[in-house]
Amino acid sequence: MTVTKKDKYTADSIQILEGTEAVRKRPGMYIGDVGVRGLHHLVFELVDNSIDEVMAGYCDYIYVELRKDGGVVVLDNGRGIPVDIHPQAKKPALEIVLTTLHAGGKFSNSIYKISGGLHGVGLSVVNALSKRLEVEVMRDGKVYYQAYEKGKPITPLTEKGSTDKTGTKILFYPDPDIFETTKFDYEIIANRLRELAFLNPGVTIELKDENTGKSNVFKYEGGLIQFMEYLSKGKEVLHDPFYFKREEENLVIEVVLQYNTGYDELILSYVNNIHTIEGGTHVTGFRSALTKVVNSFARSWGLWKEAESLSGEDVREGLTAIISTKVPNPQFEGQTKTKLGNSEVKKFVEKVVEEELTEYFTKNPDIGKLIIGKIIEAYRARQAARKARELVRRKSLLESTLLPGKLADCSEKDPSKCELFIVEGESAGGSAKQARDRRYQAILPLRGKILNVEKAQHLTKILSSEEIKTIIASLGTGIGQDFDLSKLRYHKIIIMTDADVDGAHIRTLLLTFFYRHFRPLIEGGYVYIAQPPLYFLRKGKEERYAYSEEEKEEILKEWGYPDNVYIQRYKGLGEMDPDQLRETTMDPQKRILLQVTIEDALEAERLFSILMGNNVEERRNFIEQKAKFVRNLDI
Ligand code: 0RA
Repeated sequence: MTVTKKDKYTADSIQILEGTEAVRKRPGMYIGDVGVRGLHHLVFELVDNSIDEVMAGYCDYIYVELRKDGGVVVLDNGRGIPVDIHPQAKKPALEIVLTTLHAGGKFSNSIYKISGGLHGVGLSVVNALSKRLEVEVMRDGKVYYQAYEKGKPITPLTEKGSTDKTGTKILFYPDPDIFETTKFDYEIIANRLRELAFLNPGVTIELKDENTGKSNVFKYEGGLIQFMEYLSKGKEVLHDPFYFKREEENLVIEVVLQYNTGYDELILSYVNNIHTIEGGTHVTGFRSALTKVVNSFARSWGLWKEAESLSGEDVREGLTAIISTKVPNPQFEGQTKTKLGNSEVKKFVEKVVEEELTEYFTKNPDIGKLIIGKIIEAYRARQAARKARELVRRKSLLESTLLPGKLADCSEKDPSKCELFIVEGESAGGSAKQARDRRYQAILPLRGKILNVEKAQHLTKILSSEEIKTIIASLGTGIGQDFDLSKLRYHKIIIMTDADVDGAHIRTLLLTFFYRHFRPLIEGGYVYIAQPPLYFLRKGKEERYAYSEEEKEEILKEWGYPDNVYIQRYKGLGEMDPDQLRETTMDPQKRILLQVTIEDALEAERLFSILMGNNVEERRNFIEQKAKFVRNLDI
């Protein structure tokens, strides 16, 4: 698709200009941010539109391509965006959809069309934030084409051939004037497409990266049941997944659940294919029905006789569940607009889950008893942990003002200015102490490998590890039910490990520990990973550091591959002298920190299970890769 700019086509509607300008002026209002997340939102917006066609029953194939020239293609075999002239606007419907804010919904006949939040903002937003966008529609035996720049048409809608196919193809180039980065991350896109393929069984979603040759085809006839199998990989499960789907008065609910021998709760919830990270009424309805049915069967089977009921927390220990609902006019609330607010959904989900689960337990008493037995164990363990915690709390009242001896604290007391470096090994710890700015940088050296938290999750055991106790005391927040974020002593907690396999392992253990027991620290963006350089290069008087193999190659190329070059590969932090460590890794003016975020709680959870679970092969594969949930932050 190429077109020359000679026949420049100017839009004459003020409304169109306003729409485009508003989006370009305040992109954050429409796509959340202009960083990595916002950039990927553009692709997801296009794919969501194609998924609407899938849900309406007219489309079963979506193709996404990351092109070498930085463009992204999203193609589907749906009906094609209508091209007929809109009587009032006197313009093709296609052009209105691509240039008018919130025009998308009016042209869609999907009752589950998303509105509100960051979803369903429409093609016009993607268009406005693209330096160039080309659309091809196949409809009524013809191929139509139009090109845009920064949201404005630069060609009229033209017929450019005939076809027996139908569908929509959009190629866009994100505008570098808007986005901090225009480089797409294959894994981020693959994760969302995989999720969409699980949620819409039968659709084929293909992803190809022309830059790396990577590709995936996602197609899951088994839908949510296959999604569950994917999540349960590496976990020891108690039974086959329990699945049901119901539809009443335009509300659709689909649930799959499975218990495993672990201690974690993972409930993934969706509304009209949107991942509701903050849950909402569908999740509340599910939880309350589950707790009710479990308690009722526990008593009627004579397994539970105490006055106190089994709590929701106990009931969900070791539970993985996926709840997918379809809701007309969903209301999204909460900080990230991913919490469902519709109250009718709670009643509906609660009723249906209660009925279905009752039938399941009645027909499968052996499984029911196995599950309830595990829940009762969870109850007992929680009681024991409570007692242990009270003991620790009483003890720590005496110790609470005493910081661990290994901690080299900083002098500044304002947590927002303070940084804690958790450093692998005593020798690196020593260098870090010399390299730091002692006013606001504290150093905590760790010896050996810390506890593998996945395998010993109950608080009682975790609290008995010396290394863990040291970390908890340094953070100042307390743990478990005592956790208090406002007591956090450092607003940057920086994990600094060697750039080798052992370092990767320790980093993973620490991240797992934070993920499991200090999740608010990750969610709040307090946890970072330091990036020490991999190489030191010198040519004559010029000295450079390289943080990756590619960067080393780039520097050598820049220098024209000279003979008189000195290259040192750093195997550990200990090989750098304090000045080098400060300059490359610790000085806020020069260092690179990666902020640890849970962009995708789903993927993070699964990765942690793979990492720490029983599957040695997958764990090794992962450790050799870079942590995917880590995103670039301040340079
Ligand atoms: C409005 C109406 C119709 C289809 C679409 C929109 C549509 C939009 C997109 C966006 C990406 N792919 C799409 N495919 C279809 C249906 C019009 C009709 O009745 O044929």
